[in-house]
Amino acid sequence: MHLNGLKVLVVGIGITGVPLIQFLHTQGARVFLNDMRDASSLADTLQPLENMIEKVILGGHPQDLSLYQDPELIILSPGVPVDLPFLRAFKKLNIPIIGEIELAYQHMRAPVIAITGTNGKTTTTALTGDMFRLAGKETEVVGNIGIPGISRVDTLDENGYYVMEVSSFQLETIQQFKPKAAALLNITPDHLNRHGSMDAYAALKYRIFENQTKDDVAVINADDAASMAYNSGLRSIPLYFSRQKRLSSGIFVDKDEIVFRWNDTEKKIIAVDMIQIPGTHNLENALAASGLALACGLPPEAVAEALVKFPGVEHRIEFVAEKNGVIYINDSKATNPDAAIKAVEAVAAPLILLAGGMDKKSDFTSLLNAFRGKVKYLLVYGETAPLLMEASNRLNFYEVKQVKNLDEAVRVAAALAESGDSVLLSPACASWDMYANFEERGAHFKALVGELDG
Ligand code: UMA
Repeated sequence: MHLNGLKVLVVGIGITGVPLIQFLHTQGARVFLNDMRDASSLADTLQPLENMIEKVILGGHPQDLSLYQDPELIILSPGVPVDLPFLRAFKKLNIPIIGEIELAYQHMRAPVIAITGTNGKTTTTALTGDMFRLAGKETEVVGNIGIPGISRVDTLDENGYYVMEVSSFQLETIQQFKPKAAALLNITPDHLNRHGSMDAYAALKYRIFENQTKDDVAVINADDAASMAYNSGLRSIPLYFSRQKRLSSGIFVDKDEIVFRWNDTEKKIIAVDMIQIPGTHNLENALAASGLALACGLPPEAVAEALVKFPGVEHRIEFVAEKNGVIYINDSKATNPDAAIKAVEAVAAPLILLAGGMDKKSDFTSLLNAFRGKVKYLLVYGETAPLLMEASNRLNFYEVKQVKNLDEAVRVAAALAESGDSVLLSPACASWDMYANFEERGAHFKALVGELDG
């Protein structure tokens, strides 16, 4: 995309907006910025970018289009929904609206390996990145994992690989984005407050395959009905993965080993018990990462080595400490009910679970039902606390208590816990009612645990 002299409106200046503006500036674009935050909260962010931006419109998304200086292209940060009224008005005027990953993709020289799904994206992305690195490939791990692709467009040539975590938010604004290999891990309810319905959310996830052609690969979870429901005419080569059944073609678990069966050749990759990351959900992540890597022709030895060495990602079922015989686990990254179910299943019982946060209109019924035989105490806080309390009061196989915040939750959990228990922070909700992001929430939890005696 030719940007020199183009009037570009950037909407949202967070982790994505900053490198995006820097990139646009280096390309000679005329940059305008709009953000709902006000000038005082953005002062530190904006100061180093001052000479790169012609005009800032802060404190909201005004409907008066003349304020935006006739943009010729609009680029959104992932957190900005495409259906904001002023964006709808620009769309009617046929002003192109894309997201940062689309722009990054158009400027990347190396192929993109993309990973989406409701849960497991970050783990699978990091693990896939390790496989490519161990195979000796120049690799950049980017995307929703926290490193915008636009900040790395110049670092790889045609021989490298971008391994990119992609969210439904980011898929909302793609146009030509065409990953060489893409994985869809699973689809369970999340972000319904933004996307409106499960169907709309699933349709966005499927967009990861939308521009693929016959030489590309689509790695799909054969055990997940919602992923398998994709029926809009996949043009790429499907590579299914399953932890539950043998497949005639694909990657699957057979007799406790990961097996890759492709083009009628079968190869054992590794015994399941050699994989370091725990839980059946992580076995699915391991299968997806291996599928992506093997489909791109990486040697099975590099794939196996990564599976043995990979320790997991921070804030995802992360061991924090053992105090007085009680194990503390940080799973702050569980920002939806399904992610929390996976953690409850993976962590040793009896559990004291800390949950709650921003209300994304999730349904907590299956989460609470998954507690049977595992959770003995639930401590709830944040915007969703009343919802979790109310739903819990209809069940009687665990106790529940509402607390003010995470500080109190950790204190109460430590007082309740007996040797042999696990205290698990797995909020099942976004952090945004109390924290800037899940990383800040996880870091706070770890600091609170660090302060406990023992
Ligand atoms: N903003 C507006 N109007 C809006 C919404 C946001 O002006 O309607 C402004 C905010 O005031 C803020 C800026 O946009 O100044 C923030 O932009 P952003 O929300 O797009 O966040 P970034 O800091 O750019 O981080 C984004 C992703 N955040 C979201 O999708 C919400 C990060 O994913 C990602 O790591 C980063 O880009 C780099 O690619 C986080 C996330 O929570 C981890 N993702 C969701 C998830 O995983 O479930 C999708």
